[in-house]
Order: sequence, then C-alpha cells, then structure tokens
Amino acid sequence: IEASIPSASRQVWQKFALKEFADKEEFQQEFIRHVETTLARSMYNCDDLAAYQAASQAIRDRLIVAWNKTQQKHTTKDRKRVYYLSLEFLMGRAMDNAMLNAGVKDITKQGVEDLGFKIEDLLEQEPDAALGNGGLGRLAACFIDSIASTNYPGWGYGLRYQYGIFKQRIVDGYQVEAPDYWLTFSNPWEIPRYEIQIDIMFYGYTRKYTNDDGKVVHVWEGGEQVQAVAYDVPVPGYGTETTNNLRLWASKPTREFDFEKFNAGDYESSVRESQKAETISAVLYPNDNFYSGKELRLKQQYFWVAASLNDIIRRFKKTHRPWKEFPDQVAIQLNDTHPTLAVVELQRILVDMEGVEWDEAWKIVTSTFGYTNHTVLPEALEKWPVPLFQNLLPRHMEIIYEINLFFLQQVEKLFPKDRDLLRRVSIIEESTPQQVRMAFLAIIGSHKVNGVAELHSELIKTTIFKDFVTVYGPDKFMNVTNGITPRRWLHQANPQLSDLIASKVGSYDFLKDLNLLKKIEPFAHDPKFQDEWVAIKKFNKARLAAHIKQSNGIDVDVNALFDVQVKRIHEYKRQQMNIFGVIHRYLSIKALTAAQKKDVTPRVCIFGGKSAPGYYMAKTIIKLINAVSEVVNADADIGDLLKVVFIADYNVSKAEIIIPASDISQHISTAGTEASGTSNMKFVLNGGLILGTVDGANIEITREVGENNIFLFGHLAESVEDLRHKHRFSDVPLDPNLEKVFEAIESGIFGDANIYGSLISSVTSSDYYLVSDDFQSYLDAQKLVDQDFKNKDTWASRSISAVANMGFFSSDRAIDEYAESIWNIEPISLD
Ligand code: RUG
Repeated sequence: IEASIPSASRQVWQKFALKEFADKEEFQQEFIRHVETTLARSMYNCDDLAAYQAASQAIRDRLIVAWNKTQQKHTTKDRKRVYYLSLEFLMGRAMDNAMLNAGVKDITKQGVEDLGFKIEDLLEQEPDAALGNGGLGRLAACFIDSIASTNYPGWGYGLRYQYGIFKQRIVDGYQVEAPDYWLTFSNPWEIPRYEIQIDIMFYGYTRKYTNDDGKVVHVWEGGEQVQAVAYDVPVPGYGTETTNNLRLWASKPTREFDFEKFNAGDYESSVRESQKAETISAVLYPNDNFYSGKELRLKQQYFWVAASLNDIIRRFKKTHRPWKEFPDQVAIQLNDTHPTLAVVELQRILVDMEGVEWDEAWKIVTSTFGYTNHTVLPEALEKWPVPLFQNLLPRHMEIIYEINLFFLQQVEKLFPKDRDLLRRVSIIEESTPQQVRMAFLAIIGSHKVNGVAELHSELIKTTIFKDFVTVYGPDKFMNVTNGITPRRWLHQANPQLSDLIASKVGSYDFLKDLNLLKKIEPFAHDPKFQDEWVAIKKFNKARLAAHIKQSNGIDVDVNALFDVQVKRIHEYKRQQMNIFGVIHRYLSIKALTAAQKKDVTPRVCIFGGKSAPGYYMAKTIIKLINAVSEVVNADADIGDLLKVVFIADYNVSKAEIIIPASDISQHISTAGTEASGTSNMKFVLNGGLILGTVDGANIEITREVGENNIFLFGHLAESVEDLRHKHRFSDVPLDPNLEKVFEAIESGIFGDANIYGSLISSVTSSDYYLVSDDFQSYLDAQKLVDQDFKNKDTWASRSISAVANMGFFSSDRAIDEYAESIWNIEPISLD
C-alpha cells in the first residue's frame, strides 16, 4: 500500500502511534483527556453520562487502531472478502461487548471505579442501537460478531436509521409507539466518513443509442440525486486482533440548498427539498415478517444497495483485476430479499457502465451472490408493483425484464411443453398490476439459496420454491442453521454462569469453541455443582424481579417458576395461545380448595414484545395480556400462585436481563411457520428449558439436548395443511377448555369483551394458526412442566445437560458453514 507519510518520517509516526492500554492508569489518562477535551467538561461536572461517553471514546480509540491494522492487513493480503447486506443490524449496546472483545474489561472497570464511578451505571447510559425489528436483525448482529471473532475478512453494510425501532409504552393496557431518539447524544461507536460520499439517483428516464463501435449503449438519466454518506462502526472480534467494519449509510441532499429557489426567496421549499433527501434513511420500517409495499421502503433498499455496491466496486478496482475475477475477490450475502436489487444493480454497472457483455456480466453476478431466505409466510414475501418500480428505477426494470426473458428461455428449453411452469417461475407475476417477485429474482441471481434451520430449508424446497428445485436441481438449495454469539448471550448476559462453566472447562475457551461446553456434562448430577448452578439462576431471577418491580410495580416471588415468552407479537408465534393458557390456569386455580392450592406450582408468566403499529390483532393480544395481568395480580385468592407481567419495550438490553432468568421459555409457533427462532437458543444456553412446538430450530435443539430436556407439544408441520382444510370445509368443534376461556373473556372479567371479539372469532371461525387444535396438547405439556419443576435436582440436572449440548448453536459454527459452502473465503490471521 502506498503511504502518505514518507519512509524517513515513519519512525516519528510509529513512536507516537496509539498502543493497547498497558494498565488502568493509561486508561484513566485517556478517560480524563476525553472528559476535558472531547466533551469539554471537568471533574466538577462529569456525570455518569459524561463518564460513559469518555470511557467509550477511550475504548473506541483502541478499536480504531485495531480496525486500521486489520484493514491494512486485509488489503495487503488481497484475499476474498464477504459483504453481508442486511437492512437490519440489531446491535443493542456496544460498550460491554467492546470491552470484552478488546480484552479491556478489568482495566476499564477498575479505572472508572478509582474515579468514583460504577461500571454498571455507565453501561446503563448507553441507548440500544435498535436498528432492527427482531430475529433477522439480531442474527445479522451475531453474524458480524462471529465473522470478526473467527478472523474472516468481512464487512456488514446497512442503513444508519436516525430512528431505530420505536419505543413501546403501555397506556391503559394498549401499546403506544414513541420515536427512538437514539442519536440525541453523539454516538461514540461510529466514525463519520464525510469524505465517502456517493451520488444515488432515482426516477428519470432511459434511452439507448449505438456508439461508434456499433454497440448499443443504455443510459439512465434525468433523475433526482441524493447523497450517501458512510458511518463506520468497528466490529471487534473476541480474543483476536481482527476488527472488521460495519458500514452504515445515511442520506444527505446533494446540495444543501437549491440556490435558485433560495435566491428567489423560496427558502422554505429549498429546505423542504433537502429534508426530503434525509428522510430516506430516517426511519426503520417497524414490520417483522410482513411486507408493506411502500415506495420509501424501495427507495431505502436501492439507496443502500447502490451505495454499498459502489463502495465494493471501488475497492475491487484498486486491485486492477479483470472483471471476471470479481467473484474471486467478492462474496455478497443477501440477508432476505431486502437487498435483492443488488443483483440488478451489479448487472447494470457491468453492462451499462463498464461495457461487459451481458452473458459474462451475468456469470459474474450469479457467482457473487448468495441468498438467505428467512420465512415461508406469504405475507412477508416482497413483491413490488411494476408501475411503482418502473417509475422509481426505470433502467432496473428493463434489466429485470431481460433477466426474466433469458431465464424463461432456459426453462422452456428444459421443459418445452410446460407453459404453467413458466408462469409460476416468472419474476413477473401476471396480476393487476403486475408485480416483481423479489424472492424469485434473488434465487435466479444467486449461486446458493439457504434456509435457516433444517425444517425450514426443507419446507422452502417443497413449498414456495418447489418449482426452482425442478429447474435448478436440489444442489442450489441448502441449509445453514442459525446460531447466536456466546460472547453476548452467555458471557455478557450471564457472567456468573460463564464463570461457573469456566471453572469446570478450565478456561473461557468455550466462548470461542462452544462445543467445549460438553465438559460440564459430567457434573450434571454433582450436587455441589447443581447448587451453584441453581444459585446463579436464582440470582438472575432476583435481578429480573427487581426490574419488574421497578418497571411494573409488581412483586414476584423468585421461587416461583419463571415462564417467559418474549419476541415480536405475531399471530403465528401464538402469544394468544399463551395468554389463553394463563386464563385457563387462573380459572383452574380459582376452582381449587385451600388444601388443593398447596399442590400448585407457583408461576410468573412473563410476556414482552412489540407489535407492528398497524397490526390490529397483535395489538389486541397485548391489550388482553395486560388486562389479564391486572385482574390476576390483584386477586387475593391467587396470591403468589400466579402473576402475569408484560414488560414494556422489549429490546436487546432487556433480553440480556430476561433470558438468564427463565426456567421455561415458550417457542410455540404453529408448526412450519417459524423459520428458525434464535431466542430459543439463547434461553437454553442460559439454563432455561423450552416449552415448544416441533418447529424451526426447536427440532435441532431437541436433537442436541435430548428429548428429556425439552417439552414438546402440538401438531406436526405435515398435518397443518389438512387441519386448515378441515376448518375451512367442516365444523371443527372448539377445544372445551378453550371454550371455557372464551366464556370467561366474554363474561367481561377482563374488561369490555368487545375488544377481544376478533381475537376469539379468528379461532372460532377458520383458526388459521390452529390454536384450538393444539390447545389440549399445550395444557398437557404445561402440566408436565408444573410437575417436573417440583423436583429441583432433576430440573437442575436437565438444565445443565441441556447447556452442555448447545455447542452446535454458536454463530461461529454458522459462519464457518457459510464461509466454506457459500462464500469460499478463508480466515486471515493478523499475526
Ligand atoms: O421469523 C424469522 C425467524 O424465525 C428467524 O430465526 C430469523 C433469523 O433467521 O428471521 C426471522 N425473520 C424472518 N424476520 N423477518 C423475516 C422475514 O422477512
């Protein structure tokens, strides 16, 4: 690499270059410098917020040094990199993770304590980086942690939303949304790169002409321009020098003002124009597993994809390689269909701008991309109306028609007489208006397509993408089961459990090689180990109980069984079944005599999760949970036998408190609907057992931990279609226990019954999510949970055995699989 500093002067540079902290004094020196200069404060007005900011700046400086070193090394090694394109990165807080991964936790802790601060108070100052909705965004965050921790050269590309996922408040039992002002105080974890500005165009028109060489050239011009500005977030690997990059784009107007309008005195409209550009990256769309088809969303997608590709290509061009070597240098993973436009954009750049022949360009494109599908739910599959698409991205629309034409010709050759197959696999759906099917485009434009758990990967081959298996054969489709990073989801969230495990494993190496957890299995029946294990669970339950007291004002007994369901609220995830189960429990307890009540296993039923703002049914479920909570918690007949809690504003940092405290967590989606789930993995890794359906990654968790260590219930995926069919065409009687629950709701004991009418009728009419069909089996499983929880020793040994067998679910394993079978990249050691 060419250096700006002449070789004779480099010694001076190296002499003063920032090094790792040698001790806490060095940290303190930096901390104080940042308080006094970066923040312009002093020892007289340094509160917890200022202390958090100064400590973060000091740590960030170190990350930047490691970041620079990594990038230099990766550039000189000149090897293939992966780029993970995700519209969501649900990072949560950065400071604790940065301290851990950079190995400066003790130094920082002691350093701030000497100055009179508590590290916990500082950590609490940080707002969550909540740039995601749920599982998909959190998976991306775990993946970039693992890519760095396993030394792969890889970058994430996303959007720097000014407002992440909304804040949820509960008012009168209802969800109320408020904006997430996460950037109010400057964000110490990002580095603005004002010098990296990329022009992005929308709208306009296309024309073509024949150039002097007789070649037809396509031009796209006359559109609106906005600018993409890069913000870099260093991603430190754990126990390695590798520090990768997450580059997030923000939109800015190309010129601050339209000077003509400004001079003509139309100040307001010139400002309005510039504000319009900024709205592109302003908000995260708050839908999980739901496609809403808004133009601004398509704008976001193109803006982000075009900026990222421009950046990737700029980097590639520096290597002076021929275009055909692009896929040897670059792998791009499409996280869901959101970045599918990248396929079209790369083809456009190659053909229109770089003069590469269509076929050669298409070969480069398809060798570069891999596509991960995360859902089979029809309402989540993206389809853009052709008129909207054509207006916003006219040249891309032409290219899609061309891609489709060549693809359909290929299909026709293979299956000459099958007109219906052509219709079914066409990228363009012949509806009114026509629609662009993004998942089909992603499949056609990629060399590999993967699902995120075994069942899900099978289902995509037999249902939504069946025809593509016919066209391409089965080898294009594969499975990579999701994983989670044990750094955040064990060590950070549950430091005591991590320490206890380390005492038996002999080191913290399990945080890098999670299969080492196996070493605790021999202690599953060791009474002393069990005692320590149980004491840690109790500590974590007490921590959550304190949080519940503070946020909800509810007292909960730490000896009760903590039963948790926290995730986005969605009918397919069936929180409604859970709350109906709670009502059934409530009614059952009320019918008991005082003597019978002695046998009841006390429970705290904990819910949390956001509903999409426009999702009426999900919002009704939240209201019902809160209504039940109010009635049950105030009922003197019930006391501590049952408490119901809805924790508002569930997010990553709350998950870190809630997950380690569970005895049982619920993952109870209708079989075949939850692609994988990842919180199921987090709960088990923290010593909680699962109550779940035979769905998503629950199946593989069962295989790893053993059937004795999980509570499964419900119909299997293969029966779902038949059951739904029965509901449509015959009168299926309602489950009798559920009937009693509905009677109770309709009697008004939880307030105005009209509120819940649609919730009840969704079950009594078509019961698409099979709540009634699974209800008895669900209650039976719950009964077993109650019984088994009474035997503390067995419960502890099951919990220990389950944790011992969770090695497979590390996201490091998932990343190794992607690297080997999709990206074809190798780790680079920095030594
Ligand atoms: O619903 C899925 C989860 O099952 C899965 O674990 C997660 C990560 O793969 O992705 C979730 N998902 C799917 N979020 N959005 C979608 C569809 O856009």
